[in-house]
Amino acid sequence: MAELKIEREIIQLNRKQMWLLKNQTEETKMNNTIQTFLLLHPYPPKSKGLIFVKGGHKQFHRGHEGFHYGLAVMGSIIINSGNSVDIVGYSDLNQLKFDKQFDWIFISTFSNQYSLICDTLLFISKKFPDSKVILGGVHASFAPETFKDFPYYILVRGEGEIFLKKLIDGKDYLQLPGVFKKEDKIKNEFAPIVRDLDSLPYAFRYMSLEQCNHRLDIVAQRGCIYNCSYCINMLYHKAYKNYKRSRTPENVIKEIENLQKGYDHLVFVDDDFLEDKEWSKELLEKYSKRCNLPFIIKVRPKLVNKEMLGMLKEAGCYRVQMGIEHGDYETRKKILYRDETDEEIINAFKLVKEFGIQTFSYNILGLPDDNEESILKIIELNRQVKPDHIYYTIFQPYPRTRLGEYAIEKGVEYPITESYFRWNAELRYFPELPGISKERLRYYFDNFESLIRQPIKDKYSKKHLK
Ligand code: B12
Ligand code: SF4
Repeated sequence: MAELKIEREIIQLNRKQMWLLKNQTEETKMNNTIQTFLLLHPYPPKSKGLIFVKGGHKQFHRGHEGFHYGLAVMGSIIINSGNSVDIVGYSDLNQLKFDKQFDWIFISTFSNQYSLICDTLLFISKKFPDSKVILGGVHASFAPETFKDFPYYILVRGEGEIFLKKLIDGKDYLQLPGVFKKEDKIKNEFAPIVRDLDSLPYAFRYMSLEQCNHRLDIVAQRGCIYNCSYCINMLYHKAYKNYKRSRTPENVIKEIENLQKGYDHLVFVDDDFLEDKEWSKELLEKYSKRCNLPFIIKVRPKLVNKEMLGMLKEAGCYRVQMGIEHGDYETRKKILYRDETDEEIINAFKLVKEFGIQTFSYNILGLPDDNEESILKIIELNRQVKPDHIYYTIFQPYPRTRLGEYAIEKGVEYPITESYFRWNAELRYFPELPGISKERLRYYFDNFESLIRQPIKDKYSKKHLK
């Protein structure tokens, strides 16, 4: 009974928020007052993990919020329009303590944060009953139906900047492209993407140097031309034509030049830094002359070559992060839609090392068809390339991706859970796969790095195959 009462109360509050949303246009026009925005990005709680760093395991904390570039650009748009904004990353609702109310609350969504986002919506209904709430980001864009228990909220599918500008201008929000609202059966087309990325303001640096560990995150390009079956880019390609876009190298360098003081390293979080060779060359030439932060890039192994590595080294690149993802070529090609051969991967890691740059491998364990043998192949390929850093996660299928659908076809259950991000944490979900039990998968996950690093004579000892 008590629960039912609370639910009714929440529904009333949600209705109030919708009423406010519907009347926002007229209200703003009439009052012409400053609007206050709260942009939220939930992230999973911090957890202790282990990473192998040159010759030994090192304790570290995972789950730092990361700088949210998308919200930060929207933050700049809000500030430039004369309105006010707070951007907050949180993993616990108790962190959302404010002594003021907001006109607008935007929540950015990743799939792994689904449960925290649902809790947030209930929390906001009570704490910020007068705010108008909008959900956006990757999960809201591609799996809006998962918010069916919150029919009063609106979602925005696609990029946020053009939608936001129109909202600030006082346009009728329900008519805007991007809007998805179950209760009113509104399913507008995806919000348009910004074609000229240089036309956007630089991201609002809302985190202190300490909060971001003196790490400067830069998004120089958006999207990726490839179509790996587990990645969000394949969905963006379906939603938009020519989704991949780049800022001009000059625009990127100017941003870094003005910001670099106080940071100790930089990460180009772009999906594939070397994909457009001419663009990368121009950027690296300018970076060498005008920027001084050591930096990290991510790239497909097949795009690595001597010419680019020479330029990267010269510009200050100290780590190249590359996806191995799986140890079996046929699985990479047919299941992951990645066509690099073992040889190409091995050569890429070798070449990067020859230039005195650290290597880093990305790996996925627990694909629907995985078994002991296939997992040992991932370990074997990593043993051959000896990455300086190893990153590995249990596969989690994202809604609508090809591999997500394949997992459903195979009848393998992988719930969306915030525990996804918790390395070695009890809450991490291990699926029961047809080819390998939960316990064995957990064993390989827990021992992944040491199996890669152990001396060759112990390889595949009975202990590991038990
Ligand atoms: C940089 C990055 C990170 C950084 C920073 C994350 C952050 N806070 O943004 C770090 C390293 C911390 C990170 C961590 C993880 N990441 Co990550 N990351 C990325 C990456 C490469 C780029 C993100 C980016 O800056 N894009 C450019 C900006 C402009 O776009 P945007 O952030 O999406 O925001 C725009 C729109 O989405 C929209 N929008 C966003 N929020 C809102 C809200 C409202 C209300 C509106 C209207 C619009 C809107 O408008 C923005 C401006 O256009 C993406 C890949 C990608 N192509 O996006 C993966 C990606 C987002 N990451 C992903 C994953 C899986 C993770 C991890 C779970 C990985 C792991 N296993 O450890 C963790 C989870 C972290 C967490 N907080 O929960 C997945 C998410 C898939 C999904 N369905 O959720 C992606 C899509 C990559 C993939 N595999 O497909 N990541
Ligand atoms: S190369 Fe990387 S970013 Fe590009 S589609 Fe594949 S996994 Fe996604």
